Amino acid sequence: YLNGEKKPFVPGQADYQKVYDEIARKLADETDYDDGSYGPVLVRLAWHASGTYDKETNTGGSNGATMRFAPESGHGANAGLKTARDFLEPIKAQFPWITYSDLWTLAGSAAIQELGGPVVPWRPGREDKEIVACTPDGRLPDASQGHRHIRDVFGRMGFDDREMVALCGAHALGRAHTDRSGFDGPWDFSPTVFSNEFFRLLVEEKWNQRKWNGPAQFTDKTTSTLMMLPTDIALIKDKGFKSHVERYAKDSDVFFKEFSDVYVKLLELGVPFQSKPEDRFVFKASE
Ligand code: CCH
Repeated sequence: YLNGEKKPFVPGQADYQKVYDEIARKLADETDYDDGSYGPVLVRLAWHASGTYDKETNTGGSNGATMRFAPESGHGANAGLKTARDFLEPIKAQFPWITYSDLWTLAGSAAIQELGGPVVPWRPGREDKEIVACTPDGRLPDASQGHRHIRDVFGRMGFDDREMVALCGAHALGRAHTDRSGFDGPWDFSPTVFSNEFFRLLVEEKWNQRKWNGPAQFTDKTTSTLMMLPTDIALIKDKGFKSHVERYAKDSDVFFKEFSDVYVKLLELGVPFQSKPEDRFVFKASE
């Protein structure tokens, strides 16, 4: 109920577009962070909120926003995501009718669009759950592992090889932080622009083991400024994955289309929608 009205307030597309616009405005205003944008860490928040999904037990996933609570907020994989949750807190205060679980996923959709990525259709319907719904630690992928682990973890969510590779293309965005994951550096030279650069560099660059005291990661031969995680390198070591890496490296349009489809699917895992897929909203990006 809003403003003392008798009828419950049922937000529609225009209301969610207002939330989108505020996120876009805040992204444009607050450039004094990392490489100049909170966009990448918002994408990561939406992914970690959703990627806990287990199709066998139908637990986890974006429906619930249980990362608000310990122990889930303290899981190693979620280190640094408080930054993203705090970024969205004023938006939640401004639009108290939106659930955290809808807000975090909407922000993930908005960030992809605002960083120059494909349109990411989105629909509301998630409800916040209590602390008991927190998922156990270990549902999100461990970057020090290889192809078998990637298939185990993403298979548990219900994805196939092609979808796993497409999703990992989000590493065109952002960077690793030594005080979060222990890894260090960006994957490409434009970490605030959504692109297929992650795949192009994986294929075209020579990747050597980085010599340092941190966890095993790879660095590019040409500039020694970029990085790949062991799980990223697994995408070109495994035949089933590599064919998709090559497709996406060659054709950015194909990557944008397939990424959008699978990211929409990720953000909706385990959500008992009343609405139909064709009712998804397409948000207008900022100018
Ligand atoms: Fe990721 N990711 N990710 N990732 N990720 C990290 C950062 C980002 C793995 C590990 C890491 C996806 C898949 C995987 C983003 C989006 C996605 C970091 C550094 C690690 C480690 C964290 C830090 O130190 O701040 C592993 C392992 C996998 C799969 O095997 C998928 C899927 C997505 C989204 C669809 C984004 C974006 C970042 C950058 C975050 C930032 O703060 O800049």
